[in-house]
Amino acid sequence: MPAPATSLRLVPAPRSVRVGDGAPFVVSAGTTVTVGVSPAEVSLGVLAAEVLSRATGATVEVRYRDVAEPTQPGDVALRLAEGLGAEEYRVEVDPDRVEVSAGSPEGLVRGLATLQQLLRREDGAFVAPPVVVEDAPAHGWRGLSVDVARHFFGPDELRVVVDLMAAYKLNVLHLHLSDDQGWRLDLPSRPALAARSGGTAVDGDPGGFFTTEEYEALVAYAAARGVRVVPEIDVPGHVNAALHAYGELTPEGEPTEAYTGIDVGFSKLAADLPATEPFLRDVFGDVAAVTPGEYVHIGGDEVLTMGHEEYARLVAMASDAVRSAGKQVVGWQEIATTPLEPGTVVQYWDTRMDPAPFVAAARAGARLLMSPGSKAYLDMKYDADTPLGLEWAGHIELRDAYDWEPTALVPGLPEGSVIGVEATVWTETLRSLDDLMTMLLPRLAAVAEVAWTRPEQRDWEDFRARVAAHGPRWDAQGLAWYPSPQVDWHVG
Ligand code: TNX
Repeated sequence: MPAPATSLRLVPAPRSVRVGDGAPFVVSAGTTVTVGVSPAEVSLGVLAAEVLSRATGATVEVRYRDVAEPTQPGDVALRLAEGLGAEEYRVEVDPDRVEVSAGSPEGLVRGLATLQQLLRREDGAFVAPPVVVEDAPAHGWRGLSVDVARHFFGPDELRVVVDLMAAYKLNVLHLHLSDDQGWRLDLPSRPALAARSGGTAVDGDPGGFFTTEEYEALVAYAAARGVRVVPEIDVPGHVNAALHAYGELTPEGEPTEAYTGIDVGFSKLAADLPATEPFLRDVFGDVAAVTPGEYVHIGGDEVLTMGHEEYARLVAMASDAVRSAGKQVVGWQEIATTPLEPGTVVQYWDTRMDPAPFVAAARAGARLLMSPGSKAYLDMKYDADTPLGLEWAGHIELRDAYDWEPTALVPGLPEGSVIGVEATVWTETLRSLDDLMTMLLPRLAAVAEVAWTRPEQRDWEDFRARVAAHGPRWDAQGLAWYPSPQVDWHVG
């Protein structure tokens, strides 16, 4: 068990920690981030200086250097090193310098997150204890899905979410960009989507949408923090916002009314309408064009009023549109009931549903992403008294979000088929950043550890002791959070 990590309060728990017995490194006016001159390193250097300055109040400068140049006292050196795997990193803190090394820019960002957590206030200064941390993730896909369709969360709010994700080493921001209640991304080929359906939200609350420029800027902001954005356009159900914008998508040829309730499963595309396939090609083509990452999510969930044959045709149409735009397909669990190309990513969510088709899809070569409703749905209430959130998957206290193993959750999955873990937060009841954060924290830290740390190194008692120190950090950052009674927050 990682006893040294306990005292350092690192979340997620790293693979290996060796605490030294020398003096700590003190962040001071002489502290300088040093980094190489490739574009990725330059951007990382700026990020590192910003992180250290923000954490400590000192003005930390950046110096660009030759790879061969040795480090000097006071340096926080970021190094791209050979021989380390994707996202693997090493942080070495000595009394007079810090070295963060990794095989890729993403690995350096992970190391930086660890360094940020190592910093603490001691006698009026910010210090990091002498330590060597060697670390790498258990899973390559560690995500958070945010529903910006039921209620809109814009660029500024999502930047706060991205910062939080990076702090816990999450690397995929999945954005649920369309649903019955609203359409949140302006697309050049279909301008009425945002123009007519961008302004609505649940309960008649204000809507909103991303312009292409705002969206691309968010994607770049996330990329600089090692987070890639996976956009979701939910089809063939959850499409009232599309039907409200384009009447040609309905059998009557007339647009539907706007919808601001929270029922699911009633709206649908129609496979036989001539407008449907061009719509899917245009929409997924435009979405792929603003997506530097490899994945686009087609939704596919909860189509409760359509025959299976039509459903399968529409899933195939959407998947073809994504693939012909050069991207790989991600879809919710229900798509496992249709023929899939090998390599398709299938996202498990509904713990009430028979998992047999999901297991069969994995055996046929699908890759699996685990978002079990009863563990990872962070819009579920903590307990019966939680004012926000839903309850269909039960209550999820902190320990429920922590105590589970993604590869063992569904029996019969082939070895290696699980590629990762994703938390979700649906926003039927969440209107503000404070609402969102209250549901995410502290549970997002728990799911992040499930995704990052190998099961043999995970331990609830140890996690509870470590996460206690994070409450004051969330307070210092102005983030709302739920003080779960399962943690002694005052001890942290
Ligand atoms: C199920 S998860 C849904 C969403 C709801 C969510 C509420 C999924 C694929 N579909 O449409 O917002 O439950 O928890």
